[in-house]
Amino acid sequence: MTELQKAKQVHYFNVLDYNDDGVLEKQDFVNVADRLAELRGYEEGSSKHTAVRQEILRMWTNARALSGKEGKAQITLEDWLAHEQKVIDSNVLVHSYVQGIARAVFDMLDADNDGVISEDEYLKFFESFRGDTENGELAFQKLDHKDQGYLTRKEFLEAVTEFHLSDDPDARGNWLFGPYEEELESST
Ligand SMILES: [Ca+2]
Ligand SMILES: [Ca+2]
Repeated sequence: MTELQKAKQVHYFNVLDYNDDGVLEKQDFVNVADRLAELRGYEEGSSKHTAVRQEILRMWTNARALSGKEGKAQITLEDWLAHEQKVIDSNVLVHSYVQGIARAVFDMLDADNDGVISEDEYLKFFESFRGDTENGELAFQKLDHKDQGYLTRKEFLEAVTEFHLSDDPDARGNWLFGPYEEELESST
């Protein structure tokens, strides 16, 4: 894994660690799901709220399965990076895992089901991970390189693949979860 790839993964881990205690646990994902439901105005206990929670918890299940921590209550940064190394090393995983998850995440982001992710849909998702609006807008600008105001499914899948695999500092997919350069500086 290169320094750039590692910086993106450290950033991603920190984004997912909702309560900032240095480990990923089920509660981090529950908190993200509840925040997303709240931002979208879904009522507590409604079917839409339950669906969002199930989708976000799938990310938790997948992360544990692939880092060999099935049944464990916590994932450390070390586990996370070992899991990502497997993804980078394996073309099979890239297709089944990255693309599989990306499709599910796309459907979750596309709240109004019109087949594209609008800036508003992206920002609500970004903010559910405690991201601030300014960084979210910057990230969306990078991802929406044709300046259309939305992301197609194809563009989103490409961005997710770049986020995981690319070692190009200019790859737009690097921005999927916002600015990541801080981790790059601190890791060198
Ligand atoms: Ca945590
Ligand atoms: Ca949409």
